[in-house]
Amino acid sequence: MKIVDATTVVTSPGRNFVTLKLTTDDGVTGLGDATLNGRELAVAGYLTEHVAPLLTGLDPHRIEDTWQYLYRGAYWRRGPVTMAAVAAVDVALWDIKAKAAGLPLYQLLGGASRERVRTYGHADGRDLPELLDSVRARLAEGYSAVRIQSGIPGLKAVYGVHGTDATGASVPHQRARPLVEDWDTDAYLRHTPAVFEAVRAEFGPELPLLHDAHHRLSPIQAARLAKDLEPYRPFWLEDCTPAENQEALRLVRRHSTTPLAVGEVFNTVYDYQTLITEQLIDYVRSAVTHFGGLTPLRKLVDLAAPYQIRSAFHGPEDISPVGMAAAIHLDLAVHNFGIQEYAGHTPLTEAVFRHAYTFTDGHLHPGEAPGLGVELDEELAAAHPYAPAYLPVNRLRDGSVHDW
Ligand code: KDG
Ligand code: MG
Repeated sequence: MKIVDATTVVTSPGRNFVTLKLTTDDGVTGLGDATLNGRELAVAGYLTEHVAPLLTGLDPHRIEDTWQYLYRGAYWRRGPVTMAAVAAVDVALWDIKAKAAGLPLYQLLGGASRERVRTYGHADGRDLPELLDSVRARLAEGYSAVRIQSGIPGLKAVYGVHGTDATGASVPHQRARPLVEDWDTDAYLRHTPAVFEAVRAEFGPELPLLHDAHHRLSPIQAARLAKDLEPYRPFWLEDCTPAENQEALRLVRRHSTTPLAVGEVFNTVYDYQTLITEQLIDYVRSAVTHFGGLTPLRKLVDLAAPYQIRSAFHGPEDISPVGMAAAIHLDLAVHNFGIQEYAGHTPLTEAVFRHAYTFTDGHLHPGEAPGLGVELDEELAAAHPYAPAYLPVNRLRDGSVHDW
């Protein structure tokens, strides 16, 4: 078997997605997600100009060797653009291997370790009543765990949530320049325990509540928040400090037993080395799409297992259904699975990417179709071309840029 074609498809059914499609000489196709929110064309160019020409003629069954060839062979390694491109190739090769075997991909990863994959959904509100309504809506959809993010009195944007402008009004994802949002860490630290208190008062002690601090805190601020949230028993506090400094979490750990989740912007095992070996975190958050694919993410989860650290793969709207499917197959297979983030996609996105995975009672299942179980409707994809889109940027009250 040989790869005869490698095509990159950029489509925007409401938001941009980058997909690699590999075709073999016997007509088997494989898909991989290469979407990097706000930097989509950089990955598409990396794939089209530098990777696709190397793939034709290769044996698609040699997944590990192809991964090493693209990672080590480039000399310039790591980074989100490179690793999203490598991920797309890796996942497309796993898709081909599983289709050739006539098996759903999870069977090649060791088979099912569980019957279904538990998820958490997103509840957001500009104020507490809106947030409580949003939690009710997620519960009505079947979710049994919810991430809660709330607007902060005195600040206009609901932080860390795409799609509101400085007046709090809804805006389309696509925009030619980043929105500028406002931020005040002290106001956030004062308000967030009250958010947990209100949600606990309304929904009781059992509902797992998650919260994302989106890299906005210093180590001592993060330690304060982790400690203040302890009485409300959060399922986790996510990305409490900027990701670059792994040692920062030692300080947070010293002060609190709130579980910590980290890693959606990480792209290699080296980003996690200190965090895992010193047991500074409880969940690894990387996405297949941004971590170089299933091959390295499986190795990461295996490294985490003896430290009792669990998986919790990134699953916002900007991971395409191809990337989601890859995560769900791995979720079903690995023993130290924790939880899967699942924001879902719009009906138009689901029409472009028809998938075999299902969402029922707050749980996902990858389905039994051979391979990943995702088909790309290329005609519909072509009818929705790329449109520039950026994540927002954040500025403090004095006008200086802060982490978003
Ligand atoms: O592209 C950035 C988003 O994926 C990110 O803001 C979502 O933090 C996020 C999460 O936990 O889903
Ligand atoms: Mg996050």
